[in-house]
Amino acid sequence: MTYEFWYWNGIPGRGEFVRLALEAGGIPYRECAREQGVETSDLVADMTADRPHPPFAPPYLVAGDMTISQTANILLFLGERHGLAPADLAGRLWVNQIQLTIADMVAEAHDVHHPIASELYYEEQKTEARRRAEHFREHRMPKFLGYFERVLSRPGGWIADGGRWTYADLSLYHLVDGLLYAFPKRMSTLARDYPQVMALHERVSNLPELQAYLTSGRRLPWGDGIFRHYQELDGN
Ligand SMILES: N[C@@H](CCC(=O)N[C@@H](CS)C(=O)NCC(=O)O)C(=O)O
Repeated sequence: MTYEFWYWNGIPGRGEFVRLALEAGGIPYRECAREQGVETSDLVADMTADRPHPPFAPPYLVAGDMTISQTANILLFLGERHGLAPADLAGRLWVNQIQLTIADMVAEAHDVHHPIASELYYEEQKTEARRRAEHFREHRMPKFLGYFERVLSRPGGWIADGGRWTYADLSLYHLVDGLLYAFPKRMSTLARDYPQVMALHERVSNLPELQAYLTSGRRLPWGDGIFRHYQELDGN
């Protein structure tokens, strides 16, 4: 089956967590919103179409009769169906737990530059963003990264037992990549304390399964999405 994958065109966004799993798993999919002639309004029309389980927001995946949204939920599905996560219940829940923790940090990274409202421009909430950024850099980044470091410090160096990557390892790579882009100064300080996290970032970036994708034009550069670089929000 070729899945239909929907996400806003032009930014990696949350869609990238799903794309990395599809690409590394060699799973056929259509990037619907990027296809020629497809506009934002087409995405909205598809998203709001009458279906039994409608999505609230992209990313979402259409798999035959099923429409699956929520990034972690899509990955839970792909992980189970395509062997991108352990097969046993405890292992599946563990990988989902890490994915949900990644999602928490992603939401907080977004709220650094949009602490008041997503509907407002960054320029309309710069003062609050500065305060939010200080807390994120000082407290939240070490707390989340420290947790991931502890997880990866167990034998094997991957999130789950089994000696290989899962979809959550790919997502953690993407999260770290976003943090390196948005907070280069802070990450250069913190990287020393989280060698396992940085090693995972390096290892995933070198996975043979991902090379064709990472070097293709389909892997979009960072920009004005969830992870944004504003000099005034970064610091050592
Ligand atoms: N918890 C959802 C969040 C989905 C989400 O916030 N999608 C964004 C794009 S990354 C969106 O278009 N949101 C529209 C909205 O929240 O109104 C997930 O992890 O997939």
